[in-house]
Amino acid sequence: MGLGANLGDARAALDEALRRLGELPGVHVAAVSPCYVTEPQDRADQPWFHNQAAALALGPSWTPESLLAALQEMEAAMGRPPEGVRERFGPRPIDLDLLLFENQRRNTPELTLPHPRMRRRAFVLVPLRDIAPALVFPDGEGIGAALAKIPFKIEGNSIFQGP
Ligand code: PH2
Ligand code: MG
Ligand code: MG
Repeated sequence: MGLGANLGDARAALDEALRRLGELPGVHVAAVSPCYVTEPQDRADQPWFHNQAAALALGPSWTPESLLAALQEMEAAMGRPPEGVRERFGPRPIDLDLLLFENQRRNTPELTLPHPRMRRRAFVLVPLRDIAPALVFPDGEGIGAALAKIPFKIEGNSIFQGP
């Protein structure tokens, strides 16, 4: 999954979200990437984000839908206004995105899997590659090949990729 924040103490919000994730029943946070400071995409007029990726080991009762619901509940508990009230692609105190769930695909109004925009976003792919360098998407493309297609620059823990 992908974590992001660009309002308030973003770094602390990511730590808090990871702590809360580990407290969900049947969820083990198996791997966590370094935290990157990333240029805002889709909308330039907002603060830079902190972004991170995490791999979850899930008990058998979890589904993509139940995990999505848990992530949305957690976003709300951490102060994120509900959909409809907030601005699309705008600043947020926490954003918890379900990127992939094994090799499953979904195309429903509530959930698209793999995440529909992840492959054009260096702020998602770079931390994901840190924790899963051998990752292959359901269509057979590897994460390295996906990253090679997009323009970005890494300097230290900063990721530049224009809006
Ligand atoms: N999230 C967005 C829009 N733009 N830019 C960066 N750098 N990081 C994000 O997490 C991000 C974004 C909408 O989800
Ligand atoms: Mg989101
Ligand atoms: Mg997002």
